[in-house]
Amino acid sequence: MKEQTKDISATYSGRIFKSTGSWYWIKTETGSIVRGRLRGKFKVSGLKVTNPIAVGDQVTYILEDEAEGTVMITGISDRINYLVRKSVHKTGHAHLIASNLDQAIVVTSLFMPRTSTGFIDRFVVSAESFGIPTVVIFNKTDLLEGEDLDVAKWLCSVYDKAGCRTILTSTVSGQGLEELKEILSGKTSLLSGHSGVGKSSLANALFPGLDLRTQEVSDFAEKGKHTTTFAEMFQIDEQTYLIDTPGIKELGIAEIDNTEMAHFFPEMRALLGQCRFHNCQHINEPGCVVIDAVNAGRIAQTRYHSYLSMMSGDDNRR
Ligand SMILES: Nc1nc2c(ncn2[C@@H]2O[C@H](COP(=O)(O)OP(=O)(O)O)[C@@H](O)[C@H]2O)c(=O)[nH]1
Ligand SMILES: [Mg+2]
Ligand SMILES: [Zn+2]
Repeated sequence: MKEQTKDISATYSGRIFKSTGSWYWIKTETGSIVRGRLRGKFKVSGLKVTNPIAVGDQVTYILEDEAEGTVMITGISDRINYLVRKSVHKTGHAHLIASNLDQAIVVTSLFMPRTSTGFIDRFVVSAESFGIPTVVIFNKTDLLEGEDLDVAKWLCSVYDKAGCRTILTSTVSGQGLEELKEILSGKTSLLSGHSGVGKSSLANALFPGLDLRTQEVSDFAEKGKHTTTFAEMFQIDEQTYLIDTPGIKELGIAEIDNTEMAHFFPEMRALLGQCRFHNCQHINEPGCVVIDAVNAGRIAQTRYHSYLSMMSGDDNRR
């Protein structure tokens, strides 16, 4: 493809694919990648963030250094949505992970490593709080048999009721891969989940050209180690984008007041307004239809447990 003639006075637009702090990688409208910096200070209204620009952002830029080929970012288009994590450096601040997402996908596995329902619930509620649809993937099904397979199927039903799309996958047997490809097609998806659950393996199995680095299971010992890594977007085709989030352990949550928490649990939301007390927080109040539903097995104990844990502001949800 012939490159556009570069006009030094013109403003161009592109999308952020990667950032490493002060530099941003921008995919231009002609499909090439340029490196850019920010001009001046950017304020994101109503949000205390440590980084002003996220992967997925649509930006405008001008040419800066002809010889170096670098550009200067001059504007950010309004975000359709975004996800954050807690800043590890600045308390009370969030770090933007990615923006303009069609869906957030959490990859989990029952073994090697085991993903807790508490972790899944926090992810799902976080995404829900930012209005982003979620897909829960239960990977490594080739390692499951008997009761464990039943557990995986039960978890699917739990998260179906929680308003998520669910899917059982294996990069070994190939289960669910076609369906997953369909789910990703034509969308911008954030791929998240603990290290070792198979995110890179899944992406590579679906899109062999990607060639993401996978890691040996023995590397799990590294899990607790603090490594600073960055989200990175990959373009699969004209309309399909995947955002890999290595090292991001947990999403942050939009400001949710305790009185609103049940709204972000769809299976509870359906019952709101039916409790005896109009301001019922579904903890121990008499005449609570949510507690009734938990006792009757219509709402999963694990989900209710996560609800209580998030209501109490419990920070050890792993
Ligand atoms: N048995 C089994 N192992 C898998 C599967 N998917 C990935 N793995 C293995 O799990 C390990 C971690 O995979 P990787 O893709 O690097 O995980 P990531 O950290 O989430 O990107 C590697 O050794 C993979 O070969 C699967 O479906 N079944
Ligand atoms: Mg990986
Ligand atoms: Zn109640």
